[in-house]
This record gives sequence, C-alpha cells and structure tokens, in this order.
Amino acid sequence: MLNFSGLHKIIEENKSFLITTHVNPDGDAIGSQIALYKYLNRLGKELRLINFSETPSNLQFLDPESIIENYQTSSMLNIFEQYDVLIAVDFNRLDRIIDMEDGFRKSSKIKVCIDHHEDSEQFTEFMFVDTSYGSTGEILFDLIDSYKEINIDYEIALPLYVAIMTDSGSFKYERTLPATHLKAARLLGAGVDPKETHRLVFENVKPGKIKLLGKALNSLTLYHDGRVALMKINRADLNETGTGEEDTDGFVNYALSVEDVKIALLLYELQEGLKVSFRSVGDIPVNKLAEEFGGGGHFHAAGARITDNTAEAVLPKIIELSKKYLD
Ligand SMILES: [Mn+2]
Repeated sequence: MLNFSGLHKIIEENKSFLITTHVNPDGDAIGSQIALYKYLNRLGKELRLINFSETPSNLQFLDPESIIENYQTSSMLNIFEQYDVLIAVDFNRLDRIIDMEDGFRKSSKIKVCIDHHEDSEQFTEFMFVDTSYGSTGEILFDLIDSYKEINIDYEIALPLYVAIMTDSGSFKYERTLPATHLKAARLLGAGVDPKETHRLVFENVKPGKIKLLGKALNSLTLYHDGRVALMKINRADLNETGTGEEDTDGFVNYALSVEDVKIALLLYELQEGLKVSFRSVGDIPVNKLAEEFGGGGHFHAAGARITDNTAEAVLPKIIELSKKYLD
C-alpha cells in the first residue's frame, strides 16, 4: 500500500486545493475527483474543481450541484497560482489536461499526483502513484481510510464505488483483487445500491450513442488472421448522431470481444487529429504499441492522440506494427 503520511501532511498544512482530472474523464476520474472533494471539504478546505472536458452526462449524478467547472482559457490563466495545492487525479502525464498543461506545469504551487497508470511523468516530488491499484478510487479509499477522523459514509462511498466499479470493468479486470471486493463491500455497507448505481452509469445512454455504436460495430474489420480487430468512427458519424468523443467510451471492448482477437483498436477522428484506443488480451503490451504513436497507458488498455497525421496515413502503420506485438 502507498504511504500516505506525506500526503496527509500536505493536506494538514495547506488551506486551498485545486483538483483536476484528465481529458475525456471516465468514472474513475470523476468519481475520484468528487470523493476527494468531499473528503477535503469535510476537513474544512477551500476547494475548486476544474477540468478541461465536460463531465459525461451519465456521471453528472455524482455532481448534482455542478461543482466541477470547465476550464476557460481566457479567464482562468491565473488559476494555477491561486490555490496552495494543485492535485492531479487519475492521470500522471500533464499532456492529459490539454490546454491546462502549461498553467499547471508552470505554477509555483505544491503539486500532487494521485494515480494508478504506468509510465508516469515525474512532474512533482509528490507522486502518489501505484500501478498495482485497479483504480484511483481505491487509492483514495486507502487515503481516506487511513485518516481516522473521517468516516467513509454514503456521500463519499458513492463516488468511490463508481470509480472502482467503472475502472474494474464492473469487477472483472485483472487488477480486481480481494482488496477491491473488500473495499466494495465497505462501500455497499455505507449504503451504496449496486444495481441502481450500475443502472445510472451504464443504462443511461443517449440514443445518439447507441446509433454511433451501431456505426462503429458496422466498421469492424479484422487483420492478421482475425487476431487484430479495428473499428473506426469518423467525423461524419459523430455529426450524424450528434455525439462527441466522450460517447465512444467502452466501444473498443466490443472489438476485443470478437473470437480469436488479441488486439482491438478503435480509431476516431477528433475535431483536430485523431485518437486511437488500444486493448489486448494475454501477454501483449498495448501500452508499448501506443507509445510508438506518442501515447501510453496500461499493459492491456492504452490510448494515443495523434495530431500531426491523418487516419489514412496512420492506420496502415498501426496495423503493421500490431503484427510485431502479436508475435
Ligand atoms: Mn483510473
């Protein structure tokens, strides 16, 4: 387990905190951010939550009062100097906060990173990063649980449960450990309703997203004897369905669910450039494959943002390089 004494010390010695999470935030990102907010709020801290991306609609129930703000480049340039401590949750490379990177990086304030991804960028001496955890939510559970004055009650338990549930693939990914279930048990004990929470997160889908999924599924193409599966989403698909980048969350898993597939790819065109999601099974490190395109992530789940090239140019390269990782 991580040693949280340094983090407790920073929390005790400072008054104001700005908490942010990565672009295109998922359940672990928003759940962790809200749980940390509730915890620090209990401790009487002054808090501000600012993200580059909007909160996805299926996670807005975690933030009913809309405490999370969207970063405004023009009016928030100075924001990173206005709080004692800047906390990065669920990411460990500053390019994950896009337009906020520069201000965050240059800030003279204390910076803290709480995360579980591989390939950290050492942007502060206070890196609370442990890749053995399946979610940032589990790290925060341990942080809060190790501070005896605050109880994990329903208010804190709900966002933590969403964080853990989503990042563990509903308790099935490989870093789902006995400790994960023990934490989940504590959260249920605090009053979290597993069926209702799952419904709010996963069965609260906009029709456009289902239509977009249809387009993505239709694009499924197999390579290398059916061991690599690719799905594509182009800008026209997004426009026709009235969807955005955040609506593609989870799609790549359909490609991975195809029989014999070892590497699954989802390629989608952004307003600028494109993004590729990589998934794998067995001993194939897709984070290494993603790194070849300037990305990164976990052994079995990674991503890359490519701004200096087109899908037509990048795709053959990705398919070709995938072969190397299959063998
Ligand atoms: Mn996470």
